[in-house]
Amino acid sequence: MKKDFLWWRDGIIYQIYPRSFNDINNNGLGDLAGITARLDYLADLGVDALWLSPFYPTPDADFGYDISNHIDVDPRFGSLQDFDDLLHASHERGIRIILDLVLNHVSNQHPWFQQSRVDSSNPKEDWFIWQDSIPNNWESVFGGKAWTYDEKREQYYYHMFVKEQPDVNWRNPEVRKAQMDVLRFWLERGVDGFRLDVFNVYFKDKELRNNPKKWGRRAFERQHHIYDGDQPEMESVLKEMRSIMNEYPDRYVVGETFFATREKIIRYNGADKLNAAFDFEFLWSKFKPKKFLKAIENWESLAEETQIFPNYVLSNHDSPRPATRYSKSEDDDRAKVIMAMLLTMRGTPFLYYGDEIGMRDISLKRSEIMDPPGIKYWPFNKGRDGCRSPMQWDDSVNAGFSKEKPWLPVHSNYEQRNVALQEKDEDSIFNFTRDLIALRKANKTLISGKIIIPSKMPYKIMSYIREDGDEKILVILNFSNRKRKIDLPVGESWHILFSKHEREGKAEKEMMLLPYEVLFLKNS
Ligand code: TEU
Repeated sequence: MKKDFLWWRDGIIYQIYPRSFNDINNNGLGDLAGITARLDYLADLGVDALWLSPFYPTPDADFGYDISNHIDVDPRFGSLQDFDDLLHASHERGIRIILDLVLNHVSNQHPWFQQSRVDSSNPKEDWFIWQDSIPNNWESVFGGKAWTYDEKREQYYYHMFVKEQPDVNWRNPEVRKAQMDVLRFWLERGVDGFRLDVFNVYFKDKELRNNPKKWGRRAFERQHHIYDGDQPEMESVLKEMRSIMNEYPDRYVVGETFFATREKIIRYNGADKLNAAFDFEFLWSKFKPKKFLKAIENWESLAEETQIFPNYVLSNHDSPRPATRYSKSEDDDRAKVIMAMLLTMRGTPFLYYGDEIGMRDISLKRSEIMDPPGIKYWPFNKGRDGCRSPMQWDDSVNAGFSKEKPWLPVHSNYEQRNVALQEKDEDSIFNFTRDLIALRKANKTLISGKIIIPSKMPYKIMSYIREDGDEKILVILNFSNRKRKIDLPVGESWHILFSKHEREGKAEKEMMLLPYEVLFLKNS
C-alpha cells in the first residue's frame, strides 16, 4: 500500500458485534479471544480496521449499550488481558481497533448512578439529570416517557433510551473529566479510535424546555428534537476529545449523529472536532439507483463545501441487513450489486460482520425477542435482534459459532450459507467481496479519485466514473433482473477491469448487460 494511505479514510472498516462473532469460551456469547482467533480470516478478507460494539461489563438491558464499567471487559467476553492480546495480534496484521464509546448514558447498575440515587447530597448527586417532578414532554427513543421515578432518591431521572440507561449530566465538570479519563484509559492501552454512540445528545437544554410537536407515528417521532439534543456546548466537548486524541498519532473518532442531517455533519466535523460522522442514507435506501445517488450527491456537495471525507454505511447492528432488505430469496445477485457500489465509493466503506457472506436476518417468535424496542412495539417493530444473529462459520453445530446454545438463534440457512463453503465457491459473495476489496486497494483511483455521475443514466442502471488524473474507472451496476443495453461514454477506449462473466479485453461502444451485472471498465 502507498505511503500516503490513511487507514481510517482510505481503508475498509469492519464492524463486529462481539457477542455474535465467535465464542471460544463456549458460554453461548462471542468473546474477545474469539475475535483474535479469526484475525487471519479478517486479514485475508482485507479489512483495515475493526469497530467493536461494546464488550464492557453490562447487565444487558440494551445488550452492551448499557455499561456498568467503561474501563473493563465483561467476564463473559473475556478480560483486559484478552483485549490487549486482541489489540496486539490485530496490530501485527496491520488491523486497527476502534472502540464503541457510549458516553451519553450508563447502566443504572453503574457505581456512578448507584451513588447518585442515594440522596440529593452525596458527592455524585449532580452526575445525572434529576428533577422533583416531570419537567417536560420529552420521550424516550424506545418508548414511554424519558423521565422515571427513582424510589430511593424520590426524584425523577432522565433517560433518552430505556429506563435502565440514565443519561449522565455532561454539564457537571467532574462528569466531563471522568468521561475524558475513559478516553485516555483506552488510548493509553493503544486503541486506534472511537465510535461515539449518540454523541450529539450529550447535552440537553439547560432550561429543559418542551420540544415542539410535529406529526409522527411513535410518540418520540411526534416531536421536533430541538431541546433534548444538539446543544451548542457539544462542540467544545468534541474539541477537547480531539485535542486528547491528537496527543497520539493517527487516531480517529467517528460520531454516530442521532438523526444525522447535512447541517449536523458540517457542524460536528472538522480539523478540531470529529474526523467523520456517519450518514445512514445508504442504510435506509430502497433498491433504486436514484435513492443511492441522492446520498452520493449529498456527500459530494458537502465535500465540495468542506474538507469532510464521505463515509458509507451499508448496515449495522441497529438495522436489517442489506441482503434481507433487498432480496426475498437466498439469491445474492442484489447483495453483490450493493456490495460493489459500497466498495467503489469515494468514501470510507463500513462493512458489518456477516454481510460478506450475505447473511440474512433471523426472524423470531414474539417470545424469543430480546431487544427492548422489539418487546415494546411488536409486531409493528420487531426490534433489532434480526441482524445480530451468530456469525455463520461452517456447517457444524451452531454454525461453528459456539459449542453451546447461542444467545440468539443461528439462521436456519447456515448449512448452505457459511464462510467455509463460500471460501471454496468461486462465485460466492464472499469471494466477490474479497476480490473487490483487493481491487480497491490495488487501484488508488477507486479510493480517492473523483466520482463523476453522468447527468442521464439508463433506467435501472447505475454508472459512474472514478477519475484520478488521466485514469478513469467506469463502474456499471445493473439494478435490474433483465438484460439492459448501455452505451459507453465516448472519447475513451475502455477495457475490462472487473467482471464475473468471462468478459475480457476491450469493451464495445455498446454493451448488453446481464441481469444484475457488475462491470468495471478502465480507460487505456
Ligand atoms: O443507537 C442510537 C439510535 O439511533 C438507535 O437507537 C436507533 O434509533 C434505533 O436503533 C432504531 O432502530 C445507538 C446504538 O447504535 C444502539 O444500538 C443503542 O441501542 C443506542 O445508541 C443506545 O445506546
